[in-house]
Formats: sequence, C-alpha cells, structure tokens
Amino acid sequence: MRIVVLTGAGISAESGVPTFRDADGLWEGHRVEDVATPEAFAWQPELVHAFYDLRRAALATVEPNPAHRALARLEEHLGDDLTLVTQNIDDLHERAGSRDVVHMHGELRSALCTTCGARSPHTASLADEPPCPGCATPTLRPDVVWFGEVPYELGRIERALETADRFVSIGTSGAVYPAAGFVQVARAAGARTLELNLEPSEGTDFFHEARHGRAGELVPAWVDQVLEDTLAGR
Ligand code: BV8
Repeated sequence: MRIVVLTGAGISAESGVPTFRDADGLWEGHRVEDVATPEAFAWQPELVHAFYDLRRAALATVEPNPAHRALARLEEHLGDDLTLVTQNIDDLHERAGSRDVVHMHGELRSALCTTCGARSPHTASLADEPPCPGCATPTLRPDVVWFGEVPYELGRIERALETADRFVSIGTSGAVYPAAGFVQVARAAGARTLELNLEPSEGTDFFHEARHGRAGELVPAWVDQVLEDTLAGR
C-alpha cells in the first residue's frame, strides 16, 4: 500500500510551534507574505533574518508530539511505500524518528548561498552574515521557499502522488499552492483521500473522507488502523 502524507503547521501546533493562521495570522504586525518573500529579503534583510532567527532559536524549546511519532512508526512499517511531504520548516518529524522527510518549503536548520547556491546545515543566527561553507562569500539566506519561489522536490512529489493508493493531509488549511492542489492530483490518479485537521480546510470538499480534531489524537489512531489493515492484507 503506497501512501503519501502531507503535513502542515497544524501537526506541530501541539508542540508549541505557532501556526500561520493563528488568530490574526500576523507576525509582529507583519503579514507573513510580507516577510516570507524574496522582495522582503531584498528590501529589509534584517527584519527577515530576525523572523527566521527567532523561529530557528525557538526549535530548542519544542519537542515532537504523538502525531509526529506515529508517522515515524508508520515509516518503520511501510518503508519506501510511505512518502512523507511537509510544508513545515521545523525539524520535528526528524526528531520524532522519521528518516525520509520531503521538506518542500525548505528547513530552518539549513542555509542557502545566493552566490553559489550551496545548501548547508545551519543552526545559529544568519543576521551576522556568516561566510558560505562552499564559496566563503557572506551571502547566506534562510533555506526556505518564499512566496513566488518554486518549492523543492516537486518532481518526486508528483511521481508519488500519481502512484499513491492513499493520500492523507494532516494539519493544513489548504490555502497555499501547489501543496493545496496535491489532493486533486492524487484523487485523479485513483487514490483514496483523507483529511485529518482541527477544522474543515479550504479544500475539504476534495477529500473522500475528513476527520476533524487534534492531530495528537487523530494521527496515532489512523496509523494504528493502517497497520491493522496492512497486517490483514486489506
Ligand atoms: C509558487 C516557507 C510558482 C516559509 C511557505 C494558485 C492560486 C493562488 C495562489 C497561487 C497559486 N499558485 C501559486 C500561488 C501563489 C502562492 C500561494 O499559494 N499564495 C496563497 C497565499 C494564495 N504560492 C507560492 O508562491 C508558491 N510558489 O507558486 O511558485 C510555481 C509553483 C509550482 C510550479 C511552478 C511554479 C510557494 C509557496 C511557499 C511559501 N512558503 N513556507 C516559512 O515557513 O516562513 S508557505 C507556509 O504557509 C507554510 O509552509 C504552509 O505552506 C503555509 C501555511 O499553511 P499551513 O501549514 O496549512 O498552516 P495554517 O496556519 O494556514 O493552517 C494550519 C491548519 O492546522 C489549520 O487548518 C488549523 O485548523 C489546523 N490545526 C491547528 N491546530 C491543529 C490543527 N490540526 C490538527 N491538530 C491541531 N492541533
């Protein structure tokens, strides 16, 4: 059984990582779109560095939750038959034990050189412009995909969607593309589609089934059910 799982900010909410559309959806009085764009970085790099340095530092104050751990357990059983795609830039899937995580929007603990294009592990601040480990030029930016930029690994993701038996979306509002369109691609290819979210997402009508509640409860229960199904050959 080949499964594609897509996660969003909602899976990390119970770990204490703020989601994007929290109450005001604003960050320090800024529209997220105003700090997560290449234009914003060109115009006010210090503000953008402060935005990501703060989120990178906050990773040390949070832990994976039962939803992250359940997906790591699922990977143990399914191996390559599971493709775990996340829109999140936190490292909680990996810290829960998932080994193969497709970060389609990049990672907080990585830096991207705007001179040589190298991507390098980075845990400290970028505001003080450290040199690129590749070309030594002080032109590192957060290795995240900003609005207007092409997400990572779209080819691998599309191949997995086109051969999936099941597509499951967890903790995402379905507001940002191309991720929000994956359910339609998977469904058109014959996959059974399921939404696990606190509330109906913008794309909830595209799913065969939707279960609404907290990921920390819904995801472990769903993983138990899948493992039963696979053991029973269903
Ligand atoms: C691109 C990294 C060209 C940075 C991010 C088509 C139509 C309209 C617009 C577009 C379109 N195509 C492209 C666009 C433009 C744009 C876009 O979609 N704009 C939106 C605003 C309309 N898309 C782009 O610019 C993309 N690039 O299109 O390039 C292209 C593309 C493909 C092929 C060729 C060319 C790039 C978008 C990526 C931007 N970067 N993140 C950073 O993190 O700072 S996006 C960022 O926002 C996240 O990664 C995520 O994707 C999105 C936030 O959404 P969610 O994760 O869903 O979080 P949210 O807070 O919204 O919702 C949380 C949900 O969880 C809620 O539903 C809530 O109920 C639920 N929840 C809460 N608690 C719990 C819970 N659920 C369960 N349990 C809980 N406890």
